Parts: sequence; C-alpha cells; structure tokens
Amino acid sequence: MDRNEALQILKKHLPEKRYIHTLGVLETALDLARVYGCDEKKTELAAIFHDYAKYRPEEEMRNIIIQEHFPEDLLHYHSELWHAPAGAYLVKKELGIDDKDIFQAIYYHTTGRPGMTLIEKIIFIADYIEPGRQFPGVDEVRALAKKNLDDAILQASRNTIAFLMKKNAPIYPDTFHTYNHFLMKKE
Ligand code: DGI
Ligand code: FE
Ligand code: FE
Ligand code: FE
Repeated sequence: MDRNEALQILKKHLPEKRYIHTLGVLETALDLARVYGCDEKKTELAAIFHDYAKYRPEEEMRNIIIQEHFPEDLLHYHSELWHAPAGAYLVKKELGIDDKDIFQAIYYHTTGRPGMTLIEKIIFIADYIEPGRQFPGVDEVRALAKKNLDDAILQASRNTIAFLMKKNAPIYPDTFHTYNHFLMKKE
C-alpha cells in the first residue's frame, strides 16, 4: 500500500484534528527512521495507522480485546488505552496489513514496553514529539530523540506517569514497566 492510498483510507476514520496529528507523526517517524536506520516503508504504514482505532466505539474495542485474548486487565483501565491494541488488530483484519513489526508498533504505541523494537520506539516517540504536540517537557524529549531514543523514551514515560499521577489517574502496568526498563538499562 503506498502512502497516498494509506492516507486516503485513514482520512475516513479520523476527524481533521487527529488526521493532522497523524501527518505530524508520519513526518517525525520518517525522520527518526532515517537517523536510526529503520525500514522506512514499515515505519510509514505504522505511523499512518497508529491511531486507526481512536474513534471506534468502546464496545467494539472491548469486544476485540476479549475475542483476541489481549490482556483483559486493559478493561479495568481507561478506555484511552484500548485504541492501541484494537488498532493493531483492525489494521490487520480490515486493511490486510499483516506484518508483525507494524502490528507491534501500533499495539504498544501508548504504553511502550520493555524490550521495544526500533520501529516500536520510533512510533512511540514520534507520537509524543510530533510538531503539533505542545505540553511541558516536550522540547526536552525532542532534543533527546535526536541523540538517543532510549533516553527520549525514559523521559517521555516519566512525564506521562507524572502527568497521570497529578490527575489521580490509574497507571497501566506496562507504562511503569517501560519506565523501569529504560531507567535500569542506563545504570
Ligand atoms: O492517541 P494519542 O492521543 O495520539 O496518544 P497516545 O496513544 O499515546 O494516548 C495518550 C493518552 O493515553 C494520554 O491521554 C495519556 C493516556 N495514557 C497513557 N498511558 C496511560 C494512559 N492512561 C492511563 N490511564 N494509564 C496509562 O498507563
Ligand atoms: Fe494513540
Ligand atoms: Fe503516545
Ligand atoms: Fe497518536
């Protein structure tokens, strides 16, 4: 599937604002893929479709998690987390993009995980630092991403955990596991 075809399909599934976010993720992810030597074709598709399921009804995402035997503890946490695994599944099922690297990059783009692959790291960070993002600390992560992806992931997950704690929001274990993994890797 080429870029324009992919973007045309995506456009039907997202409101304008989220579509523009996706174009930012695409541009950022391709820059990172060139810097760090990741497959550009796979990075392109993973970036374009990372939020494919973002606007699906909760009921549909819940059913996918159950039916696909994805971790059911996801259902005890905020539904914001569900679009990542549901999206990975739907991109394979509805669009026929059957590639493990792309699947995992979409699946883990919200929480990360210990031992992320290069493409998973790139999508996770591109989602966080794309040019449309404006929150405290984003520029620091942008600078880190140019030098060391692992340092950028550590800082992004630290910021996300601090942000969620400030809101009194529950934190999904994978989010902590990502933080711990990239922190302890450095020591
Ligand atoms: O889909 P995007 O908005 O582009 O970005 P995303 O997929 O990274 O989702 C970000 C949202 O997910 C943000 O509102 C914070 C939330 N989030 C990330 N990790 C966790 C989380 N929410 C909960 N409750 N727990 C988490 O561990
Ligand atoms: Fe997302
Ligand atoms: Fe994210
Ligand atoms: Fe996103």
